[in-house]
Amino acid sequence: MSHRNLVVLTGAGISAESGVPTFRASDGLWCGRRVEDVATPEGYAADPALVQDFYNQRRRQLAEVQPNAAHRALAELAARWAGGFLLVTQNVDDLHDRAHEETPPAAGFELIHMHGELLKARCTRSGVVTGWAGDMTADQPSPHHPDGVMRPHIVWFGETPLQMERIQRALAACDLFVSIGTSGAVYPAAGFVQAARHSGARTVEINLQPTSGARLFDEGAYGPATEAVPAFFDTL
Ligand code: BJW
Repeated sequence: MSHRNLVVLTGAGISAESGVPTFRASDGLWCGRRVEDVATPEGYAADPALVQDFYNQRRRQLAEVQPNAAHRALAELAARWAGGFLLVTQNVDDLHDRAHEETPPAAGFELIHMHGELLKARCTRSGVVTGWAGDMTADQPSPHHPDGVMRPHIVWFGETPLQMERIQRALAACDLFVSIGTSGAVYPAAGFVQAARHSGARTVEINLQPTSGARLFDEGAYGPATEAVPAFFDTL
């Protein structure tokens, strides 16, 4: 089967074997935390120090992890894919970015971090986004506006994910949609499979185990991402 326009959606499961915790596992990031406290604008307004500390810890942890065989298999596919290839990640880590720096993609490739990036910060008044590698304080002064503070460049619950129009255009034009390492618990990403089906695309789920939305996919490939992802891309 030959495909021209590919959309791949990734979630926390693709980075799990690099040592980045997922969210909803029993030992995951939400364990022992209330989601509303650390991943909503209301939680940030109530206790900015708690929220900044949560993201400071995760930003520091990024220095200790590396892309794994699944990130690299995606980068190798992007280097040889002749058509359109949109990689949409819900992950805020930079492991895809690093894999694509090692293996530069072909011209039709694009990467979107729809839930933001740990290594960027945003001014609350001007909206200016800048690279940010270190810790942030509760009232981190903004260099971009005298009354602004810098917050993590992260999409919290109730906020609009990034580049949705671009993503919807790609889903409307794709003929292969692959969802990797995501529970499908969070919208709008959880609805991408239906949009892709509506376009007539072949839809594939790759995960440790079938998710609650597995029946929405034409096919499933189950196992650790570092094995299942390279094996599936070898078939393309
Ligand atoms: C492996 C593996 C291995 C493990 N190999 N696999 C009621 C109904 C419907 C929707 C709503 C509703 N009420 C509110 C909403 C909307 C809301 C929502 O979806 N809420 C749900 C709780 C229902 N969504 C929003 O608010 C979003 N905004 C929005 O909708 O705006 C409106 C709008 C839409 C469209 C256009 C315009 C406007 C914003 C959502 C923001 C999500 N933010 C978070 C946290 C911030 C980032 C961060 O701190 O890192 O993003 S939540 C968290 O969940 C994070 C993740 O990106 C996201 C998804 O999680 P993911 O990646 O799926 O991780 P897990 O842990 O759930 O799953 C891991 C998977 O990996 C599992 O399946 C494992 O099996 C697998 N796995 N190891 C392969 N080795």
